[in-house]
Amino acid sequence: MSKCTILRSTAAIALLAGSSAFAQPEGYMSNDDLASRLKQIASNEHASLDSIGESLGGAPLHLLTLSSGDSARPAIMIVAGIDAQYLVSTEIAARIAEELLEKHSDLLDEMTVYIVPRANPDGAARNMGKILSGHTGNARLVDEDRDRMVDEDHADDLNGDGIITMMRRLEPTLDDRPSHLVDPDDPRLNIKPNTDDGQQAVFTIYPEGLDNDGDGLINEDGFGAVDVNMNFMHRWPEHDPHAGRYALSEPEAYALARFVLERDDIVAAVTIGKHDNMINQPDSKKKDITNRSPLEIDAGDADLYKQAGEWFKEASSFASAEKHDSAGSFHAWMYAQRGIPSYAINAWARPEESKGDQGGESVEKQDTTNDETALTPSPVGDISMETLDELREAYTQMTGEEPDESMLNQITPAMVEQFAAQAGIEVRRVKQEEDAPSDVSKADAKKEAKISKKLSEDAKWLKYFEQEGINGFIDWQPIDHPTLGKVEIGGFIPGAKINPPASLLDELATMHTNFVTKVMDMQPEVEVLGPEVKQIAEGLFEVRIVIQNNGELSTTTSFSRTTRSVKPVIVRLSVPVDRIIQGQRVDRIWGVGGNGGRSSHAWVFRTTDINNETITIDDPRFGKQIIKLGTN
Ligand SMILES: [Ca+2]
Ligand SMILES: [Ca+2]
Ligand SMILES: [Ca+2]
Ligand SMILES: [Ca+2]
Repeated sequence: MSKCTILRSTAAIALLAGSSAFAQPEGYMSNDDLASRLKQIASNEHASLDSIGESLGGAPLHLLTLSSGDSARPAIMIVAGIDAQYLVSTEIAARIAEELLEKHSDLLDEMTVYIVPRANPDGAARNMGKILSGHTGNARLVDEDRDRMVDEDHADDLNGDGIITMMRRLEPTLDDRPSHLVDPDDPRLNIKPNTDDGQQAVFTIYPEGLDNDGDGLINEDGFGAVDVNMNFMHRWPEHDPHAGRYALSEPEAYALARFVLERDDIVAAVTIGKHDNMINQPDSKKKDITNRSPLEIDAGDADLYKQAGEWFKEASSFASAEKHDSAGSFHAWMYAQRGIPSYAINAWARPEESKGDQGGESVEKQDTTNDETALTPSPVGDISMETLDELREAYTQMTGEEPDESMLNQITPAMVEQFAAQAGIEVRRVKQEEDAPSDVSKADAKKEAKISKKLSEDAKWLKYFEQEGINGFIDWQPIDHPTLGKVEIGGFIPGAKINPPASLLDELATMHTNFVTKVMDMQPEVEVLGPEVKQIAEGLFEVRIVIQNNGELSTTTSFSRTTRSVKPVIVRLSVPVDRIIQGQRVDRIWGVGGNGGRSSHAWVFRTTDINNETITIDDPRFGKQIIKLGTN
């Protein structure tokens, strides 16, 4: 009961400190907003708007094409909004289009840019609806628990805040073994017990909801849906109910795959979403189950990804990225089955704290004020009675009732700090009696400082939200649950760690545009040297050409050269086969290495008129080029 009281007071104090109710991702584009913005973008002479298909729910899958000219040229493809929760990726993709048109239109002479800004519009709509549940898929109904009933037990917004968060079951029954306890450093966080520290689990955790179908399980089959980004062929996770019934079963995934398969001009892809292979480099050693395809990338492409990773780090200044399995993802398929360099990036990363600004212990030192001798000790560590009185007052003002005295027996200094921070009260501490500290206690103190410095990821998020004034967490609030008894509802707001405040979007988009332009800038440059035509005898000629790549990167991935998954460049001599003495009438080039890499082609043939003969170079990316061998 007393713990409950403390937590109730946490909630009360949080309210007192002005923590507002949840607002939908403010400043983010709904599907309608996106449609009008894209229309606006497409009013530019170098942009056009189409769709590659429809979502399961019938929403258009927009395609923005940026290009200044009609001649064949290679293309880069940017895909965003495939991961339903990553609304930020769509915001970035639309802005990249705008920035490319405004500031980098010269690059559009060299390359086409295909942008699919929201590959999963139904999922996005669900994450911008009335109830925020952290939806991760499309609009497909999925029977998660495979009992042949679909969506029979979904999450319920029990406290009516419009958000599905978590529940702590405070008094679990004997058959429900406690798994977590309140983090002593921050009562908002749940931790698993560290038995070395003598910690013991107190409560169990559930997603917010009821046992709608009375089978004893809570939320076992909600609106789960298929994750479009798990529905592609490379390492398709067939046993995951969210991967779809078969690869490309979802119209969104099918439309993307068809778009890519119908085109030979795509030479690089950037997918913005939950996956990353730029900050955390992909594995270049392991093979998949066939032992032929690499699990992630081929060893021969490790340098390519390393190089791109450096561009990305430089452009984004991100220090870390999310780690998710890429099984069945669009970006993994693009590389492993299409042979295209496929870069996956996160749109946003929480800024890392600078060294020396980690943990709370530096704050503690600052807060040791000079007049500590005037402060009265309290039962709560070195917290002064004065501070506790202020907190009590704040609580009374808020609730109109006196706080329960038993709270003082349960509360820890860390909790006080937390409450005080929320209520805007300065923590004043009583100076501890200064015995000459022994070496042992000094070492202990050092050790403790080290531990307190190591904030958990969740603690870092809370700190960041507080610093930036972001409403990313619902404070725990007690409620009587019909089957679980006493519970508290609260936790991180779905998507809060994914989608930054809209005020950051422009700046992030500029960073990502810098990465995209770098990728475009560094595309291979292919040049045809020659032809050298030598007449050996009357009607007998020797001809030579060289195709040279002056760019830094190879024209194709090493993996695609092995698997021949990208269409080759075809070199064709006009002379009939029976007159060719040396050389192939048709040559195929599967790739030309970077930094002056060459593909040489030579023939000896007979012809009655060299002026009639040609060499045709048919490049699926750069188009067709016909070289006349005669002089007139
Ligand atoms: Ca079911
Ligand atoms: Ca379901
Ligand atoms: Ca709720
Ligand atoms: Ca149930």
